Amino acid sequence: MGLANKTIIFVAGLGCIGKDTCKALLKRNVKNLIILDRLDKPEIIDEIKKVNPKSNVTYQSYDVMAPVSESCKQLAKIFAKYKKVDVLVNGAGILDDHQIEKTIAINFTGLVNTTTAIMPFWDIRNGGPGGTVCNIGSVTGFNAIYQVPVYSASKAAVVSFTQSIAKLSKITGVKAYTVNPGITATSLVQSFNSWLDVEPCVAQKLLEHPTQTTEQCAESFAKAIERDENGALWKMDLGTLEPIKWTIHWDSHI
Ligand code: NDC
Repeated sequence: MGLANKTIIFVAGLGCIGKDTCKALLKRNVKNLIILDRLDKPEIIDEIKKVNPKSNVTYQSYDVMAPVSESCKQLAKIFAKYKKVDVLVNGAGILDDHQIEKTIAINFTGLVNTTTAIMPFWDIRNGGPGGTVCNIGSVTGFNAIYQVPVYSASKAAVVSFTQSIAKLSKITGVKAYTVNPGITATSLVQSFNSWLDVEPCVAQKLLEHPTQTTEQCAESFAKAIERDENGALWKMDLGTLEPIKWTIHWDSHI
C-alpha cells in the first residue's frame, strides 16, 4: 500500500529501531503517525516531526503491560479522533533473561493485548473496515539464541500468534505479518543478561557478528509496511528485506 494518507499507530515508536522507522514512514508522507510509548521523550518526537512537517505526529504515553480494557479506552479515543486507522505496529520489547515475567509480559502478552484491544474497531464482523497489524519479532524467534531462551521464546510466540491472526483475516478482515530484525546496533543489544548467567559475555559475543544500523533496519521496515503482505515473515538483516522460508503452511487444522 502507498503510505501517503495513511494513519499508523506505532507502539514503541521512540525506541532505537522505532525512531528511525518513524522517520522512514514520514519520508513516505504518512498522514497521521500516532506514537505510543512508555518512554516520554519530547526531544525525540521533535526530531521525528522535523522529517516531514506536513505529516501529523502525535504522542501518547502507553504501557503495553496495561490491561486490555485500558488499551481499549485509549484506542477508542484515537479512533474517535482519527476515524480510520490503517496500521498498528507493535514494537515494544526488552532483552533481559533475568526478568522472565517482564520479558513475556512486554514482548508477548503486551503485543497480544494491544492486538486484541484494536480488533473491535477493525473487525468486519462489527461492520469495521479491517486493518493491518505489523508485529516486531526477531530472527531469534526462528533460530533461538539459546543463551537467552526466554527472550527467544517470547519472539517465537510473537511469530506464532501473528501467523494465526493472519489466517483469521478471512473472518476478521484484519491482516497481520511480522518483521524480524537481525542484530541491529541499538541499546537493547549493548548489554544484557543471559538466563541463569549461562553466558556472562553474551552481549559481547553477539556483537562479534555483523550488525546493521537502525537506519538500514528502518528502510526495510518501511518497505515491509508498504508491501502489506498478509502472513508475511520478513527478515530484516544487514540492510536487506527478505521473506523467511520457514515451515510448510497448512490452510487449517479444523
Ligand atoms: P529499544 O530498547 O531502543 O526499544 C524498545 C522499545 O520498546 C522502546 O521504545 C521502549 O520504550 C519500548 N517498551 C519497552 N517496554 C515497554 C512497555 N512496557 N510499554 C510500551 N513500550 C515499551 O530497542 P530496539 O530498538 O532494538 O528494539 C525494538 C524492537 O526490535 C524490540 O521489540 C526488539 O525486541 C526488536 N528487535 C531488536 C533487535 C536488535 O538487534 N536490536 C533484534 C530483533 C528484534 C535481537 O532480538 C537480539 C538478537 C539478534 C536480533 C535482535
